[in-house]
Amino acid sequence: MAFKRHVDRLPIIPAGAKRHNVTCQFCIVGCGYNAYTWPINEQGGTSRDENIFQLDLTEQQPADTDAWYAPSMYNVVKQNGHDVHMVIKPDYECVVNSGLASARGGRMAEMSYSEARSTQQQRLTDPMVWRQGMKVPTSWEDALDLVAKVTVAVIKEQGEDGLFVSAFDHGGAGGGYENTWGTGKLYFEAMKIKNIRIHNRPAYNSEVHASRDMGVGELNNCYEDAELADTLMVVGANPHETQTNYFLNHWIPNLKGQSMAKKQELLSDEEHAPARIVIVDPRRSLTVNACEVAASKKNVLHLAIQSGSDLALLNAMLTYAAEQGWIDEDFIAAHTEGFAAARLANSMSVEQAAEICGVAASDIIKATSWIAEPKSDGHRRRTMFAYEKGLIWGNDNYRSNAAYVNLALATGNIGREGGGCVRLGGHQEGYVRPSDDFIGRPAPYVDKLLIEGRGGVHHIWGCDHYKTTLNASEFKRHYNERTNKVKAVMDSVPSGDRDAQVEAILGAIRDGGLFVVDMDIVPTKIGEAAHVLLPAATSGEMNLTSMNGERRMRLTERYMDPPGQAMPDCLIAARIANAMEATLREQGDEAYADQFQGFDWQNEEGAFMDGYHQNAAGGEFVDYEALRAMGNNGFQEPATGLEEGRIVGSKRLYTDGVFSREGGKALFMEAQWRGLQAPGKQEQKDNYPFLINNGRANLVWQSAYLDQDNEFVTDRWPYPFIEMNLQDMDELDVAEGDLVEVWNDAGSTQAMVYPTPSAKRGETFMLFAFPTGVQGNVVNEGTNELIIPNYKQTWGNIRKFSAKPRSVNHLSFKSKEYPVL
Ligand SMILES: Nc1nc2c(c(=O)[nH]1)N[C@H]1C(S)=C(S)[C@@H](COP(=O)(O)OP(=O)(O)OC[C@H]3O[C@@H](n4cnc5c(=O)[nH]c(N)nc54)[C@H](O)[C@@H]3O)O[C@H]1N2
Ligand SMILES: Nc1nc2c(c(=O)[nH]1)N[C@H]1C(S)=C(S)[C@@H](COP(=O)(O)OP(=O)(O)OC[C@H]3O[C@@H](n4cnc5c(=O)[nH]c(N)nc54)[C@H](O)[C@@H]3O)O[C@H]1N2
Ligand code: SF4
Ligand SMILES: [Mo]
Repeated sequence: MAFKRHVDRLPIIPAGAKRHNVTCQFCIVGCGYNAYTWPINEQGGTSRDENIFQLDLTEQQPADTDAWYAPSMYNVVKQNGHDVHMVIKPDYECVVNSGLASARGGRMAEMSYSEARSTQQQRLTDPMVWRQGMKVPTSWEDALDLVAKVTVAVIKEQGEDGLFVSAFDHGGAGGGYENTWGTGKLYFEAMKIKNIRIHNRPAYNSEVHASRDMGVGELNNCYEDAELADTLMVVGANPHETQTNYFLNHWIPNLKGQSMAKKQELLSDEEHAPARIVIVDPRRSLTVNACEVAASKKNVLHLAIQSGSDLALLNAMLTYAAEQGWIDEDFIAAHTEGFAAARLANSMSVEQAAEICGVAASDIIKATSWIAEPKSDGHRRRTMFAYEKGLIWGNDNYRSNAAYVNLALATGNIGREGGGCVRLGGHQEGYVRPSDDFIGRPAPYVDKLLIEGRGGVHHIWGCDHYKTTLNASEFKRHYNERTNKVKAVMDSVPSGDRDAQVEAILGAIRDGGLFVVDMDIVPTKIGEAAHVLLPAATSGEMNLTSMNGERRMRLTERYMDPPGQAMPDCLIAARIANAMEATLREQGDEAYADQFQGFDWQNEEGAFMDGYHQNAAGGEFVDYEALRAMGNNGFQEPATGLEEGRIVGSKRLYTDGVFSREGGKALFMEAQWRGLQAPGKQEQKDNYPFLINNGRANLVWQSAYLDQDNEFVTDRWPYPFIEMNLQDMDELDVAEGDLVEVWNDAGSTQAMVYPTPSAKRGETFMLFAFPTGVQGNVVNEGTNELIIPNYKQTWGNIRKFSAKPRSVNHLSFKSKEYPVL
């Protein structure tokens, strides 16, 4: 019997099973999978003509055989109303993952909606509205009529600034080109909504303004560059757990020396060695451990800097590289501007940085030599510069990002093999929307406006701020108060009388209330406050296009039915537009009603053709048919043409040295160190004993919206873990598995103690966004000047409130590290 899966036998995939192209719906890496489906009353057999693998399965298969799937990769789902067997297994032919699954993607099948096997029964199947004191199922027409009437009424009274929006802007599940276009066309074309925020930050802006202002788009290389680099440098990311198969399939081989042949073939006139890696992270992550196992300790340099001190380190590395003459003068002269000024302004000695960062000066020098010192044959070293949320949600986002891009530009590493200065990424990407220029910069701090009582109606698309925003305690307190006001008046008027309902809701809004519409696939925490829930279909229940971290675009083909009445987000957006148009015409406002035309797509392909095909760079070469033909390897954006029916893409950006700025030159940026920059952070650090560092773990996807209904995950993590130093645990008198309260001036949360021998004194790491303990409760409201949240720099107190509860008793608290031999 497979652990937690309640099966002891799985069917063999028959020869005639249908095969669909699938890109994993979760992280940026975008691993290729295939979904195989076949009728419920059929099974394959062991002989060659009976199974899809065309193999004799009575024979022992090799250890890494493709002719296999795990229990988590199986389910029974509906297809065109009929039960079918379904297997979603990794694609060995996909160049991204070469057949690797991960602890998240490998569970896609069992995290699908299945009536036959009772998985994900939490999924929303019908629109729900608040009436008679609870949320009850209703029809689309009824729910949309209420949404349109209230939304129009609020706009008539407050203008379009009275409509607040939270919306995903990514690819994969809860995103993709179809759905970002649907929502974008509604809020940026039919309307001009300024009070809009993105799923992961409280404003509508870029996470990497600096890189873009410098002319360097943040996804500028390809995954092969990680195989070709002499040195990998990674700042504030934990790719073993968060970009898993990119790390395992492209970094590890280089660290192990397995990509030497490829290096010699592609870059034949240079000397090569297995890669070394520099990892900048205040804590010893599992990535550090995995790299040491693969490359041995001598080729791994972990700079365990003080939380938030990256900028000082990066400026010192630039200063030192320039002093040593390790920079690329020719590249700087030909393709950039502003180097001399930036070098001067950012000047920082190795000794100063060592002091600020709390690392040895000799290690800063060593890191600089690993990334910049020419090779012994005189060739310039190829270094790939990678970063993610430890830098992006870290101290002084704009300047730190700039300092990192400075370093990559100065060493001539953007636009060449084995280089790049790249976000590792979070979700896949899938952004195509009308211009957002009218929003301005800095964009409105939407959470703050909501807390202050502004706005009358809030549309939420696939985000759960109750688990994922900053200043979350305060946000929830105000949000509950405002939405409860509306619930109270809705309860006071007969729900059968729609006009009276709308009038009462408007009255509550004038009194500070907020009316909330939540588009999601499951009931969320913020959804508890909402008045209308609209059920979305997700990846695989609709055709969906996205691109990954090397801009590789694929089509995930619909392989199963959405639950109940759920429909793709792009079609929900179109239906909202249709309903608003109808309401406005009823009211005789023809001019405004006309703005809501053009939402007549019949399906997601219609949204794709209206959006990506017409608006994306190179979109004219891309449609579903062409993408289907490109299979799980797709093409790398932007498309530049078609050759014999195949889309031609772009492997790397900036290979011609022309950057994304007027005049084509990349800009070096001044970025001086100025301490902990976001308001309240230094005070918090001074006042509380523990750093509450936070982020992700391998097993859990995001706010656990699907994992919370998956026994395999809830069994391992009934509570979010908090990694603690052993001596700190002694002093606080807490033991493994104890539940502790974490608190500070911003709020409180709770977590389960995980003893961690490598944790530094006074430094903890907590799983973020978990349903049974929200780390964001203790993140203060401080953002940088462009409203980028600073989730990572948080300090607090810790107190025990319970010994190991029953649900924790059986858990292992062994170190998560592999021994390094
Ligand atoms: N403390 C702290 N906070 C953080 C971070 C941190 O590091 N520390 N990181 C931030 C980051 S990088 C991120 S990305 C955010 C994540 O913040 P959120 O985006 O709020 O979190 P998710 O869990 O990704 O939420 C996605 C929601 O979308 C729903 N969903 C999934 N598929 C679909 C679909 O097809 N359609 C619709 N309509 N809904 C769907 C899910 O059910 C879920 O409720 O958190 C941010 N918050
Ligand atoms: N397993 C899994 N994978 C995921 C996700 C998931 O939920 N689960 N989510 C996806 C998403 S949306 C995102 S955005 C990415 C995020 O991917 P990552 O950025 O790799 O993940 P995080 O765990 O948020 O943070 C990375 C590291 O930043 C470090 N850090 C904290 N403070 C600092 C600092 O001051 N300086 C430096 N240099 N480092 C610091 C933390 O110790 C942590 O190890 O992951 C994606 N992949
Ligand atoms: S690494 Fe990311 S894309 Fe690949 S299977 Fe895992 S979650 Fe999916
Ligand atoms: Mo993210």
